[in-house]
Amino acid sequence: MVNLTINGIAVSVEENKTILEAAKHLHIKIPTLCYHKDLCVAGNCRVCVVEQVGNHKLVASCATPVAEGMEINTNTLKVRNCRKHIIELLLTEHREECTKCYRNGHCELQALSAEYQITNQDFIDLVPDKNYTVDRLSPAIEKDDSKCIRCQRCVRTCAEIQSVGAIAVAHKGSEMKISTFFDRSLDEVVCTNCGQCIVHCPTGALTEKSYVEKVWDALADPDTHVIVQTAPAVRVGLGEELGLGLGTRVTGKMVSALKRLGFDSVLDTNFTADLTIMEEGTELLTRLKRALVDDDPDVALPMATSCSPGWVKYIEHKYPEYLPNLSTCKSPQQMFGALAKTYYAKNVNVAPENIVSVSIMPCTAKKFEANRPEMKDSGYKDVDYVLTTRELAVMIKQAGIEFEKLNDEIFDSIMGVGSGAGAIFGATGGVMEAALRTAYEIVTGREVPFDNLEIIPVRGLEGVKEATVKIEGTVEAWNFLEGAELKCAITNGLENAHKLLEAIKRGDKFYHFIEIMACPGGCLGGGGQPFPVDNEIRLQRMNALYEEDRNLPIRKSHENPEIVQIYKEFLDEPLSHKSHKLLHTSYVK
Ligand code: HC1
Repeated sequence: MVNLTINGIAVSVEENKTILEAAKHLHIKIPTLCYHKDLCVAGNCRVCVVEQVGNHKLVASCATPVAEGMEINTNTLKVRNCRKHIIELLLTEHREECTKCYRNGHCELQALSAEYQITNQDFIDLVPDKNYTVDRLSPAIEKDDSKCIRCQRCVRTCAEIQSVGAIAVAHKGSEMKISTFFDRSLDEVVCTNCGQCIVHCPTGALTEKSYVEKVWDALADPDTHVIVQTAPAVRVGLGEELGLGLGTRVTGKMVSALKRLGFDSVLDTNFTADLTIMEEGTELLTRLKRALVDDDPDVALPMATSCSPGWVKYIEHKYPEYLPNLSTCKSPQQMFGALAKTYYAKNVNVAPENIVSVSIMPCTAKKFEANRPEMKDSGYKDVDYVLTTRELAVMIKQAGIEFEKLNDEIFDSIMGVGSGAGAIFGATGGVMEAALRTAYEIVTGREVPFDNLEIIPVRGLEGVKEATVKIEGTVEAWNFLEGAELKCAITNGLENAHKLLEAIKRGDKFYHFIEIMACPGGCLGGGGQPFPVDNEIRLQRMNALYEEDRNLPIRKSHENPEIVQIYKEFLDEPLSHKSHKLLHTSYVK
């Protein structure tokens, strides 16, 4: 342990901790901007300076390791003046239009300016003379360089967490900027649209493309029938944005708010998450049969999940040779969209051309996914508009709905019933757990041999998780799987996906089934979820999703009565001709 004093108070911390971390032990808050718990230390903004007693040197607390006998002051006149000047200098290059900014009220620079009472400007304003770029071409993400403070949190996020590198530092000195390959639009480079850069950006330099006004217009149009689906992870994130505690489950209030906003039908993506299990589970078993019984050399294993659009785009860009490994299932969002303008339209007797299909997602890549040319199998654009959790919160606030006072309401039907298995899709490992609950039961006729259906090895925030499920006592149709050991792996965050694919490529690892989610923690940590985010927050949302599962009357996808109904009335069986037409697709490089 290392002993030091901060503001005269003694503290002992482990070696290799920084002054910033040591101060946290004493509940002393030091302001930061370029620092983020998820990322490596950059130490480039210097707003976290503190003063060493004795030599009066200022050091960046986020980048300075503690040392035995160190004496630090975090709140001297010199420190306060220095921080104030740093903030003022950052503001000279930052377009100050706070009241018109998307991040108004959520901007870390704005909060620091308020805290340090920056009321006048002593430095020359550089904004008018700079030639800033504003990129609005992507359907998912907007990048406004005039709001950028060059802290490089986005660059580190894109490289370290996502292994993508779509954004990087270009030029030097005062010309330095956060750019892309040849300064092209995010729409034209290897960006996966995951939005992790947005949730790690301290200002409004990176934001999602908003479709709030389009949805208000649709709701106001008497000739449209506007339906909404809500993703699993939204129900454990929305409350945070509306003043409730971290990880509060707000499913019933969310439904109630959506009804008050005027949606004609409030439905659940968990329903199509269950449908995905039916289709993807059957696809996996079919692939296993081809590999194990037919000795088919062309069958691609491991089969990989395909519901995370950031992951799909990543594999298209970086590992196209593994595209045959992707499940052909569309994501639950897109399955829902294809069914909304076919099955649902027929059931409620509304012309599909009059249906506006909206989805609420924790994810910015879902905006891109809905715009993919593959996603028109209903004969129309399957999902018209995708709003993030944050955008839904904006609409609820604009409508003057006192969210915390709402009573719980239930989803409409049809396509409004989801199982606990569908709910846990929003957490890393959830798709795997849901698939195993159903596939194991189909193959053996018995429940998975885990207490209370909870497959603990696939849960948690570790980057790469593995599980082996031994199949014993099969029903007749699946005799070839008797005694087989199904090897599975789960990753979250694309850097971990990269590690896993490299291990598979080298032949170090073999799996039958892998679940990959683009965002840390899975969708609950998506780029459209409330700010801020770190692992403690992800864990709270994750626990809430598992609680949601435990509290639902149906916890296995194949037992969802609306799933039974749709196969009986419309789809016939998993992987049927109709399923293939509406629910499956393929991606190309
Ligand atoms: Fe997800 Fe999915 S779980 S991808 O993370 O498969 O966004 O929540 O909606 O489509 O169901 C996201 C979440 C979401 C899909 C489902």
